[in-house]
Amino acid sequence: MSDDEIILSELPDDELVLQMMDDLYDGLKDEIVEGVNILLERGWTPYAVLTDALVEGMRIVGEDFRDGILFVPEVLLSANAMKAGMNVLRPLLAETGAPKVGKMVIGTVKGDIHDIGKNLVGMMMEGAGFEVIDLGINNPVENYLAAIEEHKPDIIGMSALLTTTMPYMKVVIDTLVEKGLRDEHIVLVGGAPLNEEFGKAVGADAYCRDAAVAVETAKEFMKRKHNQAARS
Ligand code: B1M
Repeated sequence: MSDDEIILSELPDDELVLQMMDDLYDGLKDEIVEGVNILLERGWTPYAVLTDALVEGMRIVGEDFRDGILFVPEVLLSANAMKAGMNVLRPLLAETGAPKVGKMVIGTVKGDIHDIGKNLVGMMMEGAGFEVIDLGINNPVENYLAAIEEHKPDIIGMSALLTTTMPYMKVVIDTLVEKGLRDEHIVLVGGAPLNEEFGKAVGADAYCRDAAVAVETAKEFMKRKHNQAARS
């Protein structure tokens, strides 16, 4: 060990979080897992570790990617480090044993391979008591249709991170309309380039800014659905 090697467990919380952001930037998977475990041992909630250390770190990576300071191979390493940290948090965020409040099918749309945000939404939804069927990335409309047929979800979630792939959400929703399936499902959309207006324009029930909003929105729509069912 060299003299200047950083011992993560010896850093106070604020310095550790900053160091984790550096480590995420550098794609250091093992260090991210270690940092996540240290914060958890110190009593941080899984949600705080996720948002304050990992998501915030990824935001910085995103800025430097945009500005041409980081390139795809480096960002992939960061993404892998982020996923390793999320894997530690996933079982802690997932709820245990209580009855499921609803079922969601979620996937990243055709042409798009970004999955960190979608995975985060899936984890948070599981944590809030939803059953989540994750279709993964690059999903053509046929995958959503097959999943609807197989799993009969309450909610269909779509994620897109590219301005070139977000219009595909309309293809999926239009197909649901054509097949008479749209009204039976709550459709929620999300991803960094989207906004509320876009959500309305493509015919979604709601645009969700982040994973926490996705959970709140899903719960709200499920409540409405149950109230409607009780009235009819
Ligand atoms: Co990509 N990439 N990328 N990339 N990438 C962006 C999106 C970009 C904004 C970077 C930039 O220029 N600043 C830019 C898009 C520009 C645009 O379209 N306007 C971009 C580009 C250009 C590209 C490529 C084209 C680069 C290239 O090849 N030249 C290429 C495209 C590949 C493809 O998809 N076909 C590409 C590739 C990649 C990597 C593979 C290297 C990697 C992805 C790895 C992976 O996901 N496994 C990558 C990454 C990591 C990023 C950035 C840096 C980070 C995305 C991320 O994970 N954010 C991103 C920059 C950025 O967004 N600032 C960028 C963290 C995540 C927690 O946030 O995904 O926004 P986010 O999810 C949030 C909310 O949006 C919301 O909740 C989440 C949690 O709070 N949400 C939902 C998301 N989905 C939801 C679904 C819901 C509800 C809420 O359903 C109900």
